Amino acid sequence: MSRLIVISNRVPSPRAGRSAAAGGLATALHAALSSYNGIWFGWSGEVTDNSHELRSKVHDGVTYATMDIGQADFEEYYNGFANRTLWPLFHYRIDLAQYERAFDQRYYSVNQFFARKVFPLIRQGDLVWVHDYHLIPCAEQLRLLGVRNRIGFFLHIPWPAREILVTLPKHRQLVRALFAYDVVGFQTRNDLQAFHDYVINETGGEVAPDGTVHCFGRSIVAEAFPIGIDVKGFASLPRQPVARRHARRIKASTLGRRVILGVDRLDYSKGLDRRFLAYERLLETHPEHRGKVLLLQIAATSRGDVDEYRQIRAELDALAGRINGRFAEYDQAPLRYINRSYSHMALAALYRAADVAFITPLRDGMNLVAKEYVACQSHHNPGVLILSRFAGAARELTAALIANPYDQDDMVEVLQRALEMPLEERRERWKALMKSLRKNDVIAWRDSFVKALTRCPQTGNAEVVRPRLDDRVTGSSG
Ligand code: ADQ
Repeated sequence: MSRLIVISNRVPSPRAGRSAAAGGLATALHAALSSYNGIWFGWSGEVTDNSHELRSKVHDGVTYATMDIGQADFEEYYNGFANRTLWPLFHYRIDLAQYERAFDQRYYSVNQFFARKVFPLIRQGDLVWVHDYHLIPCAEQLRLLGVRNRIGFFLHIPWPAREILVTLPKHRQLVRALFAYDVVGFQTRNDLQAFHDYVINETGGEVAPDGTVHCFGRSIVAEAFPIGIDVKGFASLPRQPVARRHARRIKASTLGRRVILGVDRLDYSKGLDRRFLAYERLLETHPEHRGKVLLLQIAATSRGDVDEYRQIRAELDALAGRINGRFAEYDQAPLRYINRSYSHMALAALYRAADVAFITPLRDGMNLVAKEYVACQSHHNPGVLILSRFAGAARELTAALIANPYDQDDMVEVLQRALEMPLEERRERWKALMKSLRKNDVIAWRDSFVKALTRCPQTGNAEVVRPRLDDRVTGSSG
């Protein structure tokens, strides 16, 4: 079997495993790499201007190779181009996207730095799998160093509609970088179609009937590979003694109320403000629920250095305070809002305890929380999944109650329907949801991507067009 080399922006600690906190990428890749004699390469999470030496640790047959990045890289590449430019843009928030040439240049120079650092680890026959929007130009830089291995790319976030993408200065340069890969994977067919639309209408490229995309003098395989979870692993968690202890604490604290649960990273794309407002409206218009329901929202703080994240946090603090001020009694509050992350064991207990999962992102590549919630339900008495139509997961989990987070009346109606749903309907829907979860679990996701990469013609894109002079970057971050 070929070795697998995974390259991602962040590499979690080898021991993080199941207790890994926020971050869908980490969770999914941990499961994916364990059966390969693989290498996981990327940033350690440390910022230092002294040394950018590569450190490696072997754990469970997987080599974790990491290096630090410098302060300017952190500001301009990570907080800058990745999280201030690409993240909002790819989540349809052109109003929040900030573009600075310094961010852009740093993005390319850090990608060059990643490529140079990982280059000595790559052997003939290795499959290289690059992850997410931070590293789109990584393959182009590897090709310039002479790497002829098969290289795949998977985008965890949505691929935006063409009219959104073209607001990015040098969007063409970014898209062209994707053509240094052999296989490019998206979460859903929607994302794939948006990519095709760009290629056909902005560049004059072509999509062949077999799905091969021809553009910039290159051919790549582009497909949708919807990411899944470790279904069996999650389903077994609520029975573990630690999860049972959490379950007892949760039960004692909810005072017999029905629990509506939200679990997210604290991010404006997750639609938490609209979720809080819909819940407030439910309490306003359906007084029979007051004192009978609890919205338990776990929102682990993320990217606290970026202004927009501080702002959404302040807005949510104010909203949560207002809702509790309006509807709390001296012995109970209708909203419990928590800014921390929990282990998967604690999350599993929360998922099992929740009558309703209220997962309403404004835009989400997939959303693994929705899948984890379903996997953790009991077949006797499953809860109800409410899922935004703008989460990639809604394409597969069609037996969920699908909501439009931009329509407050719809959100209230769907909540009401979830709270009233008879047991038989809950069971029917849950069975259908589990069926789709099992079909597309994390192993199926990994295998289908690796298969596509193994099948594509070797060195197909090795003689990649060299970046034009004005696209080149000088100096490395190291
Ligand atoms: P995220 O935006 O991080 O991932 P999501 O898919 O929901 O979103 O994954 C979150 C993961 O982190 C889950 O495994 C969940 O258990 C965990 N998590 C979330 N909030 C948590 C909290 N408060 N405490 C503890 N754990 C928490 C990106 C994309 C998604 C895509 C994934 C995987 O934005 O659309 O589904 O990658 O491809």
